[in-house]
Amino acid sequence: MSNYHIKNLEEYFQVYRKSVRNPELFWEEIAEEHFMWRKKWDKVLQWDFSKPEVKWFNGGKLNITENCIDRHLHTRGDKTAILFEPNTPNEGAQHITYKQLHERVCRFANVLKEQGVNKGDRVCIYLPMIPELAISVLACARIGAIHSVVFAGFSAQALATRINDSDCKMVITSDGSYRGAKTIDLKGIVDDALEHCSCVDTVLVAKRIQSDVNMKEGRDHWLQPLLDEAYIDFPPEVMDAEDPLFILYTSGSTGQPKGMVHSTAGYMIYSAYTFKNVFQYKEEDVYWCTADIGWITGHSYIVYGPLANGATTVMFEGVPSYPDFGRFWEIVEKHKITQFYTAPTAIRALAKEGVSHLEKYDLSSLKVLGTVGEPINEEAWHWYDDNVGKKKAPIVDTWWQTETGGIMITPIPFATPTKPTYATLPFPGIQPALMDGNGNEINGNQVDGRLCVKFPWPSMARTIWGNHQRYKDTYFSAFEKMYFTGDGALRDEVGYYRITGRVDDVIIVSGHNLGTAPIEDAINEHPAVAESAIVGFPHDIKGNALYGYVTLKDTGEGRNHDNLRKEINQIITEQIGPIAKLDTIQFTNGLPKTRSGKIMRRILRKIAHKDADNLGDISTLLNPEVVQDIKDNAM
Ligand code: 7RM
Repeated sequence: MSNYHIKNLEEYFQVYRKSVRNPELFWEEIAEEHFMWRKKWDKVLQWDFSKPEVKWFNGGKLNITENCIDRHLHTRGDKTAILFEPNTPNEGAQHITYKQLHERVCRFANVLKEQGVNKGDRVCIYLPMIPELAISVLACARIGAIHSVVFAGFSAQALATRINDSDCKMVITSDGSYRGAKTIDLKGIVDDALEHCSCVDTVLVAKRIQSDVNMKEGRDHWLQPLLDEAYIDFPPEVMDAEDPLFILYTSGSTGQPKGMVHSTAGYMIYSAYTFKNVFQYKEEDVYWCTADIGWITGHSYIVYGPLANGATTVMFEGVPSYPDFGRFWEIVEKHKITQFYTAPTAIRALAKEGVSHLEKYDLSSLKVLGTVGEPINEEAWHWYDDNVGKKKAPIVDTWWQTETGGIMITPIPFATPTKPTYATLPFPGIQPALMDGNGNEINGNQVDGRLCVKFPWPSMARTIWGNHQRYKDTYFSAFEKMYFTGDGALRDEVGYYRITGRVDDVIIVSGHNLGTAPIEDAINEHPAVAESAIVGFPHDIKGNALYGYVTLKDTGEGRNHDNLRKEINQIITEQIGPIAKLDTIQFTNGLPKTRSGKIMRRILRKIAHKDADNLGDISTLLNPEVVQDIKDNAM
């Protein structure tokens, strides 16, 4: 029996048991049989969660692009690797074959080298969903540079913070981007960001919208002429298994974004193995994940996982609503999509528009549907199942994180019976645990607790860039010898997991994880603001929306509240991006605080949820009197 391809429930249980009984043997077989190595590893696994330190396949040598591209050239050279679907339908799709991808990545790798980028250097990629994005990611990996992709919806300030944090020497961007009927001046955003970054000496600019942009002499170069001149081959840099492959930033509950560092071999193996099984990918399939490569879902399940399996992966530049809400389904029909992977927020937005958009298209090619990013509510799950999958395409509700690198809890389609709102069972190699408030593991079924992982898996992040202590504090300190996910979960009577949501101060808005602290920091920069606190409240489409409680300084008291609201959202837009704007801003006389001075978010959350009648005991507060006032003026 092959452990690599799980086809039914019995096989799943067998493979799962083996992966827990002897993890090293289990992963070693997969690594050996399904990947290309330049040198075999010395040791499969070395780990110590108390440091924390985790090394997989240490001593092994490889290049991930050789696994994702070169090794397919003989058997799949003319197969489409990347199928690019542009923002505007009549621009027409582009099919990039494995051979063409090889050439384009090699040319790009040569350009990077000529521009002085070397193994281990950090390169920031700030691009829309155009082929250059995937190609530049792969070109970095080919030369051993560490890519840091920043989602091209982030503001100049957010971009600058990320560039500086990992000391990037190059930025790859484009003149601009299309987003539905709008264009965005990406190069202008990069120019603003670079006012605050001294580490960057080169900017490569792809042409996408043919806009007029400023090119700074000596720093900025148009990409295409450099590519045209570059040689079409580039021997892959031989990397150590544990060399960092990329950094990807994720928001934390406090302060700076965290630059999660992913390694080469473990990440490759886990993203490839999960891709194969979670989507039951077959050679002729056309797989589409609607995420942006700026998020981990795009890294693992648009680029690396699919390409490592020789798959055809769709890259969509546009949005679900342009030219109309039928766009996704038009693409499914046109390219005969077999696996479709999206987020609950998109499903809810589409469901709201009704089924008429779906009925125009033939969706019969779909075999597997996926969801990721936040808990999916029952209504959205059924809408997806009934109208998109027509009850014939199983839904894989995949729970995982930027930090985990790959899917952790998920059904295996056609093997695991699905259950609405449940991510179901751990993937082979993953050992989840539910923990109680006293730090003890909760055994048995029909229980709920904080979700942890007991044993290392190959694609776990190895550290936070430049701050190993923070990595330890955030993930390995809440529970002894456990990785703590920050999520709560319950386990039902058969052992299925349902993820209930974050237990920390991260709020997921339209599938984007937003830390409350950086938003509060932004609000507090307004000269009239004394203090603020943000909580999430349920929203039909976005899942959660943001509710801000803001107290003003004396100087702000006389100001027009609507103007203040606009100014506050303006600051948030500048510092973080429009995604973090507040839906509701309530001005208050104070914020409820504990005696140690901590804001009692639990109370604020209840008020925002319109559930202010049972706030529990508030007598221990430092300032119980403000609660009544906040309740009376709730919006
Ligand atoms: C892949 C990704 C991670 C957080 C995670 C959860 C939430 C993700 C699900 C989910 C319920 C799911 N990475 N989350 N998937 N919650 N069911 N299937 O989203 O780093 O951006 O977010 O997202 O809270 O901790 S992420």
